[in-house]
Amino acid sequence: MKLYFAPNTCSLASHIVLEELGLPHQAVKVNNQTKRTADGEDHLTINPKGHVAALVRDDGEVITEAPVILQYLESLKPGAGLAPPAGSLERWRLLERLNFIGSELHPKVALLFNRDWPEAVLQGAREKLFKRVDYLENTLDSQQPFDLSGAYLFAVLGWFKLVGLELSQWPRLHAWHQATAQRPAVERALAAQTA
Ligand SMILES: N[C@@H](CCC(=O)N[C@@H](CS)C(=O)NCC(=O)O)C(=O)O
Repeated sequence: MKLYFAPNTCSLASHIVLEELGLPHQAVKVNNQTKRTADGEDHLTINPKGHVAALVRDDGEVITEAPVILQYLESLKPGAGLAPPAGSLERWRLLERLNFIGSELHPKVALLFNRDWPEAVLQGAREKLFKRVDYLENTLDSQQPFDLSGAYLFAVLGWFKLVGLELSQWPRLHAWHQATAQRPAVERALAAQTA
């Protein structure tokens, strides 16, 4: 399998899950500005949507969209603890969390990377984002085992400092993020992405 990734993006979530599950893979770094890999491959030929992450299976099939890649990877090692069994209520809760991160959190934080946008627009975006982050802060279950949604949440919360936000404004999320950063698989994924 090949994971097409770029540092400081949502591709970190897939990278973490590959490491958590111990799945053999090759990580291919994409320059998200030029859409080229280090050896000159055009990422648009892999994922015409132009995004990372993209996962290329050994049979050449390409899987995209963060929540789908995460669930695909988990399906290769079901029962490894990163997702409850399909059909269980807990599984639906996991899908709710993945969808919430993918639709309510990821795009709203990503928007704040547009530092040259008018401050009024950015402020409006921050206000909407903060409501979602407050919800997470108030509902975070620190006893819940690390799962696919944890990998995705970790990646997105990691952008806060890059967009000028201080995660410590949300003490429970901040503590969770710091503790999650200590997971060996997370350390390996981060090291691979910054090598
Ligand atoms: N819906 C896609 C979004 C992926 C996405 O937003 N990727 C960003 C990095 S986090 C990206 O590669 N952006 C590059 C671009 O838009 O040109 C998914 O869930 O995978």
